[in-house]
Amino acid sequence: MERTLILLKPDCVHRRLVGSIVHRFEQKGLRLAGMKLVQVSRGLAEQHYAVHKGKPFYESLLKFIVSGPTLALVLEGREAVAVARHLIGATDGAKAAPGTIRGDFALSVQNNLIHGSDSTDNAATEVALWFKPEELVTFQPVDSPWIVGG
Ligand code: IDP
Ligand code: MG
Repeated sequence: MERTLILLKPDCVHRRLVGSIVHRFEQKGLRLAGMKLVQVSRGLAEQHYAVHKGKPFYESLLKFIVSGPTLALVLEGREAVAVARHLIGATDGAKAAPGTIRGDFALSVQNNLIHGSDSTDNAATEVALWFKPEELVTFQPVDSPWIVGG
């Protein structure tokens, strides 16, 4: 079953939106495989956002990510990477479609509440960056046959 890495960024934790956002993923049928509250170090932020190094927003983004607590999650389920990206919505909160997390809760480009892996390859790399294997829990939700279907 596919896994994806989700980060609820410091704005999400400060704004007490963690419960509302985790609720959406649970409602969709994705399963929690890992969850922890992290005070992100500059080093971890640099590794996570390495692809954006050199871009005009890079320094500001790193400062934002280390500015407060981040809730890191691993979610698992059918097409978890794409499903989570659809639920999250476009990067710019002002342009994200209503009904998406950013569309409903964010107005900023940088402070857009949430990160979701953008490919299965990146998801595997990001899950390994943020979680030790023993921090991930495998179980079969009792309603799996209803959620996964035929
Ligand atoms: P994504 O989070 O939708 O995948 P990316 O392009 O990968 O978006 O950018 C990573 C993060 O960097 C965004 O979520 C946002 O916080 C920030 N960011 C992206 N573009 C800008 C920008 O133009 N100005 C300020 N911050 C940005
Ligand atoms: Mg991205």
